[in-house]
Amino acid sequence: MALEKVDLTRVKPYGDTLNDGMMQLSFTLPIPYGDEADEAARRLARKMGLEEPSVVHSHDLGVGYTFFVVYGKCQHTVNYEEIEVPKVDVEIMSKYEVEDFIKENIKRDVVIVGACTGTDAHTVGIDAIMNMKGYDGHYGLERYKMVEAYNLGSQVPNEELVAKAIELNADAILVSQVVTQKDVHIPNLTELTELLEAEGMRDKIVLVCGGPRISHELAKELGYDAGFGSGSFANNVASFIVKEIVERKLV
Ligand code: B12
Repeated sequence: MALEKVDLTRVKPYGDTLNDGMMQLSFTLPIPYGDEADEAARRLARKMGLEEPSVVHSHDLGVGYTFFVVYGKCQHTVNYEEIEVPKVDVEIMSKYEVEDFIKENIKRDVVIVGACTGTDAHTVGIDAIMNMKGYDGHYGLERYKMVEAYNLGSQVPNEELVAKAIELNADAILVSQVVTQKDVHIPNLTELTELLEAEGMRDKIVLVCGGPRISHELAKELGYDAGFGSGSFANNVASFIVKEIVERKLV
């Protein structure tokens, strides 16, 4: 049986048959669990453009809050062909290729300082990139030959990170920001670039941020050289750093 051709200019969700629009979403409302709550969730889903919404699951969260899973038919489409997402423009090398690249082109150890900064206590993301054992089968930067990696941990004040980068004469700074509630990451990331500018270091360092809600586009807007989101690995960021060092003649 030939597959029906997808119109990429009018893409919509798929459940049982192509373009049936079926989708599922989950949310919480600040109302007590019960039939009225389910009806409120259905009405809200209709307002969001879902036809024939059904509450397939609702759960009493206590203290007057209810969690819902709603299934319904989405009426909207999206033009996939016009989408362009800014991405870090670098050919990704393996750990071993990065090591060879450093040996041949930089000819000295590359110093990288990383931290999860501000009030953010999530260490797992920066550890995934920096720690020896790495993440999902990709060794972290501490394991790379000719890379000196310093992971300062979490809740590191920007001033402390800059002071460490100066002390170690770092080539690159890595910042992790996982909490983005109330856009708390924006002033925190901005403060770091301002401190680096004030120290006259911004042009001499490769500045990278990352986290599940960090895009390359946002990173560039905030004055960073690159931003890495979910599913990043040490060799992605290492490839970027070493090539940037050579391109910007920071060797
Ligand atoms: C574990 C966890 C915690 C642990 C953290 C323990 C620790 N030592 O890290 C604890 C329990 C302490 C915690 C606390 C809180 N948490 Co929490 N936490 C999580 C959880 C479940 C997993 C995060 C994680 O470890 N992911 C795995 C790593 C590997 O993924 P990652 O961080 O995305 O990292 C990858 C990429 O993003 C990227 N990356 C990340 N950083 C960097 C940096 C660079 C330089 C590069 C290149 C790449 C990079 O590479 C990594 C590997 O691919 C998430 C929910 C979730 N499922 O994501 C919530 C979550 C992040 N937490 C959340 C919240 C709200 C909190 C609290 C505020 C809760 C509270 N009210 O107290 C506190 C905040 C404490 C604080 N001061 O920061 C929210 C954040 C919402 C938001 N939009 O900001 C989440 C999303 C849960 C939710 N859905 O509400 N949390």
